[in-house]
Amino acid sequence: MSFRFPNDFLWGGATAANQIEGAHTIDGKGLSTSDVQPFGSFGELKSRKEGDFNIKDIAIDFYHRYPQDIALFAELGFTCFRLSIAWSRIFPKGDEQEPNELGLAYYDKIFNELEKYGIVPIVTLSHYEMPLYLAEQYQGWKSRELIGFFERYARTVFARYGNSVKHWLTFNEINISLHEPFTGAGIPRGSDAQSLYQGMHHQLVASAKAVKACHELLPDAKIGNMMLGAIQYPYTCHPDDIFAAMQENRDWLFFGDVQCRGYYPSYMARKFKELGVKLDISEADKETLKETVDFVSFSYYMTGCVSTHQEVEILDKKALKMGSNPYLKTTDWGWQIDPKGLRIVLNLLYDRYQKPLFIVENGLGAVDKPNEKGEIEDDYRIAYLNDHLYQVGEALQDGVEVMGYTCWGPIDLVSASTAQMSKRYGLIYVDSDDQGKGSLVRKRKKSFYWYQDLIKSQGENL
Ligand code: BGP
Repeated sequence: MSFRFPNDFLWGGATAANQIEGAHTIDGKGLSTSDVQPFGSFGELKSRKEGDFNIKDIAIDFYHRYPQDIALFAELGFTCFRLSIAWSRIFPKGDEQEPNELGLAYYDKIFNELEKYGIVPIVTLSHYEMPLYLAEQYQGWKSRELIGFFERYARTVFARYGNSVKHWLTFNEINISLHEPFTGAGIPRGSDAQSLYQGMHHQLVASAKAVKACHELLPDAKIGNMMLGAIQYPYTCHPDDIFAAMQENRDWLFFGDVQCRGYYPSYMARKFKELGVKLDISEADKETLKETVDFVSFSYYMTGCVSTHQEVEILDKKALKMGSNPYLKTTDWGWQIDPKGLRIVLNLLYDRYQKPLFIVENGLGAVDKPNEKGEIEDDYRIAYLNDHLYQVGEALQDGVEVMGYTCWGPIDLVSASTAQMSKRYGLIYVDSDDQGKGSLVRKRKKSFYWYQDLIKSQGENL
């Protein structure tokens, strides 16, 4: 493409604490909800006994190997790196008054290491986990009390890391609870719509409280929300399908609407009425929600289709249940590959919010097989990333303000939905299998060199 991305465009990769760190009980860390999901975030929950193993207990051992991994990110030319703080390292049970100093000290080391290479940290406060105690004792975000616990946690990390961290995100894929209430929100599965929406309301208030705290404590920092940007198309041009797709998209855009506009959109009133949901929203909540985010971030992997009158095959039945689109191919996990959809989502979000956008996850989960020389020639991943980033370039030329792009899992990590190592996203290979066996040695894949060149050329190589 003859187009160069803006000079201040942030290039990098994205991760989550529970998918890379391991060391799940080291240095005073409490158990988190992800520690009882050995089969992935959409799999069954399992209470832990002494001696039980979950692949995330080791993950890729980033907890100890971070200097080597960050050096590889620097070699890639990253100008930013997205990571999350494990809430249960800072507040092991979640409702304590005082934080765990060893947990705080760990992230000091990470931020110092990133600073060494001039890599900007993009930090998610809660990525698909919370202290397990909060889920067990309080039923997660179902309880209003969590707002105070989360605010304390947010203020603690803002105060501690504010000098190094200028970009924050509140909840990863806050809209995931619509599909899986336990993973993001610790809300028991099978909860009714009333508890679910009330819980999500508490999370929205907590998110706004974190935004307010960030604005107060760190006036030169920026804080954004984070949504799963899985858009639905109408399967046909029948007006019923057009409307059905609009409604489906409102299901997730509603979170962005609240976080960007500062109040519940009017279309939710009808939805709540139909579901029999009566939200407990206080005047103080309404006031808090007025504190809106500085930018909008989202993940983008796939699109789907909906129809009211035609049968549409449902893909990936376990997780996101997206309807199939005859024009698109899917990954081995049934995720529909749609680069142009990314341009559509970028335009849609920018039209709707007029706030800078940040693509904080995108990538191809695939099984990588080393060739006879032991190298990974992942041309399929290069093609995926190339085609999506090309559309980001197009969106920039459409006039959309895009702050940056972090590919998901720049280094292989444990898959969130399946807890497999064999579903890989990395530019860097990690020697570990689905049972967590392997040397954990890191190796550059072909895509490593492609991404490095791309960053160097500021997008011109697309
Ligand atoms: C997003 C999550 C990530 C990540 C990614 C890929 O929804 O925010 O944590 O894992 O999806 O999903 P998976 O690992 O299931 O392939």
